[in-house]
Amino acid sequence: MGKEFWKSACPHDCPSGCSLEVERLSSTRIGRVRGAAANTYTDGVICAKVARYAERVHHPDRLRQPLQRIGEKGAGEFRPISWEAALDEVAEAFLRSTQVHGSEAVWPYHSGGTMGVVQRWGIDRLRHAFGYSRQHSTICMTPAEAGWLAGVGKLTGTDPREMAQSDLIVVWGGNPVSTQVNAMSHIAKARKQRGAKLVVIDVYRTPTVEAADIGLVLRPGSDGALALAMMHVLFKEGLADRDYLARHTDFDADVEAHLADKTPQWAAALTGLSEAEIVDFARLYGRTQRSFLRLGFGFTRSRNGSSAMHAVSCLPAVTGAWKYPGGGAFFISWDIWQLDLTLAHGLDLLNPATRVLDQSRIGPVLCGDRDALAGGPPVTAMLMQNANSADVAPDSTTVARGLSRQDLFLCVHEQFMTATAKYADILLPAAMFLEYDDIYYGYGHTHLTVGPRVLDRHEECRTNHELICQLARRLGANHPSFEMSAVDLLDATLRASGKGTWEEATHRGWIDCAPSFESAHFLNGFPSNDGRFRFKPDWPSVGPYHAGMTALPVHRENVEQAKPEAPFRLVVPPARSFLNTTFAETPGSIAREGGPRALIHPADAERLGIADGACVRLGNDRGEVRLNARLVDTAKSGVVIVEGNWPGHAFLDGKGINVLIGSDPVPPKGGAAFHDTAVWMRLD
Ligand SMILES: Nc1nc2c(c(=O)[nH]1)N[C@H]1C(S)=C(S)[C@@H](COP(=O)(O)OP(=O)(O)OC[C@H]3O[C@@H](n4cnc5c(=O)[nH]c(N)nc54)[C@H](O)[C@@H]3O)O[C@H]1N2
Ligand SMILES: Nc1nc2c(c(=O)[nH]1)N[C@H]1C(S)=C(S)[C@@H](COP(=O)(O)OP(=O)(O)OC[C@H]3O[C@@H](n4cnc5c(=O)[nH]c(N)nc54)[C@H](O)[C@@H]3O)O[C@H]1N2
Ligand code: SF4
Ligand SMILES: [Mo]
Repeated sequence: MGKEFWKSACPHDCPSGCSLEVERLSSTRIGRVRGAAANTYTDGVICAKVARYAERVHHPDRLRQPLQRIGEKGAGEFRPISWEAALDEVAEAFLRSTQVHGSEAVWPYHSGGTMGVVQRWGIDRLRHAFGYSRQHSTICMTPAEAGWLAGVGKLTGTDPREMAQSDLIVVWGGNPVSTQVNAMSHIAKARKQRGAKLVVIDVYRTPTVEAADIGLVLRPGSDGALALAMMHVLFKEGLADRDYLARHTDFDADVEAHLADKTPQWAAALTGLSEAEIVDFARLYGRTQRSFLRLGFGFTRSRNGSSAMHAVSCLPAVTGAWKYPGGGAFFISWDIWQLDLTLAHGLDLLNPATRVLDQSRIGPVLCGDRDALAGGPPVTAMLMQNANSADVAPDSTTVARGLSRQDLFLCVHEQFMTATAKYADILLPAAMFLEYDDIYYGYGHTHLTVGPRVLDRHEECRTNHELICQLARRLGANHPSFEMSAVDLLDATLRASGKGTWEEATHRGWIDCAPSFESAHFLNGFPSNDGRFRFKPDWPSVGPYHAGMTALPVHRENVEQAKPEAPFRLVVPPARSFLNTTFAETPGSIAREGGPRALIHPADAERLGIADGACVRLGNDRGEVRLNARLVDTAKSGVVIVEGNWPGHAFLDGKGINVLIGSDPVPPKGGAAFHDTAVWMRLD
């Protein structure tokens, strides 16, 4: 490595979790950013948007000083204020809320702006030290996680590097070309070296579908039906591994009988695939020992998403693919780290009786919905770090109403003037990852990645950790973690976890936490109560919203069905050049994405008299948005795709796409059904 490249790690909420090398031009300036070649997962590959990070870290619009609101909430009018005065304001507001309504009226809120062990979750120390409301972080992985836990039992699986040894890779409901590019380089190895086949299952022709040998484009929310029909074929054609089923799963005659009528014909009607497509895919899967399921989040962002994940996760248990190198399945590796987070996350301060609020339901919470408030007091003070809820949370009209409340004190710690930042009473400038130290969870692989500071802090920016410590001290906290630097905390965490020291970690750049082959393939048993994969999940033990869920692999019809007054199904997947709303401010990303577009099937457009480029309205009971149409035969007729979490102001009447999305929790554990929405559409 050239002298001028410094080791770092990408902090963003992306399963690739890349180890980086950053060209440091001076203590305040970077040049190129590239992937670390020596990290066996990153393998020298990163996405274009982070390769251009100089655009973001040196962006002229970065927040540079603390601000106090002078205009209406949401208007974005502020005046400068000193850090000392700003911290006093926040501390006073937290004390006032606590006096009037009790400590649960304060809600420290975080999301995935940075995924750092200290810089993201350090806010939990503040929360636990003062008994503030807790947060169930559901916005991203909960529906998928619940479905995976229901069968497998723990968030771990086949090492994704093993994809290079597979003969068949199935990317199910994910778009790695756009959302986790490294997965594609491991897939490419298997294709090149072994002639492996790639099957991709999505609801439109993403770049990943385009790259596949077989692309299956189905109706949104119908993946459970496809998985069940595949199992039907596997049993009917003798492609199930009965010995494996008996030894490692709870499979029995009830499950087999349940599958008897889940025929390809039945699934074809639900998925929109042909019977031949379903049968051919089932045979290919059943006849390949080294078959690897790479499961994405996308197909689980529906009201039946946890059930769908469970049904799909049954497939390698039917064929016994888990037994073979390059075989099995992988969603994420969230449960492999074995870090002792007592000090870094203040777990010794946690009072389990404190109420828990659902991150995805920030709208209903702030608007006083009794269920959402879990029977407790209203939320009257918030600190938000790493989050842009005004644009990313579901049901954004309700979110905006909540954030506008005159009796809510809101402190936002941000890097840019986001939609959420505009609602702040106090807006504090946040440092970027290149300006702080942390360790990150590479949850799409097996490494903890290490990101030591590369640059001095921009202007008056402070790190999340500094803000939390300074605020906690003002409020009178007494916990050693508030006196420690981020490096001290990381060093103590690594030592307590038996993973060496911070210095050793920075020297290497990552810590590989991969479980053994036997453990990753569950050869000595699944991490469930009885050591078996569960075809018959105990849904009540997975989450509270289990009403109507059956202890079998099923396809549920509980999606937002198209209906005469809302005949189209809307899917809102990520854009390649953004990361949620991050990078929506960088010129390179904006230029590549153009603007928000409704991708409409030509047959639907013709019926509605919509021409390419025309302005259309999409709407439902929750609201309306206006944007330009692009006519393209990419999804099934009746399905509209709007890529990218664009800020509201990029739309023609200032309202972003999440106005249309419901905030009801996905069964059984919660989360938002981003890709499960019925809408009407008309020419504007
Ligand atoms: N460039 C970029 N990268 C990102 C992000 C980003 O915004 N931009 N976001 C990051 C984050 S936070 C996450 S969680 C991950 C998400 O990464 P992914 O695992 O890729 O998940 P999603 O982005 O939700 O959706 C992926 C695909 O699922 C498809 N899909 C939607 N509904 C269905 C369905 O019912 N069935 C099937 N089979 N497919 C369906 C969508 O069309 C989309 O192509 O990506 C991360 N990486
Ligand atoms: N329409 C639609 N909506 C979606 C999704 C979708 O697919 N479609 N996906 C959903 C998913 S999977 C997710 S995970 C959520 C993501 O939602 P969020 O986690 O809120 O993600 P971002 O929109 O990227 O906002 C993160 C913010 O954190 C800030 N930030 C970054 N680093 C730091 C830091 O070190 N300190 C501080 N204080 N701030 C920092 C960034 O500037 C950015 O504004 O969005 C969800 N919303
Ligand atoms: S956003 Fe994802 S692909 Fe891009 S550098 Fe970060 S971890 Fe890697
Ligand atoms: Mo996410």
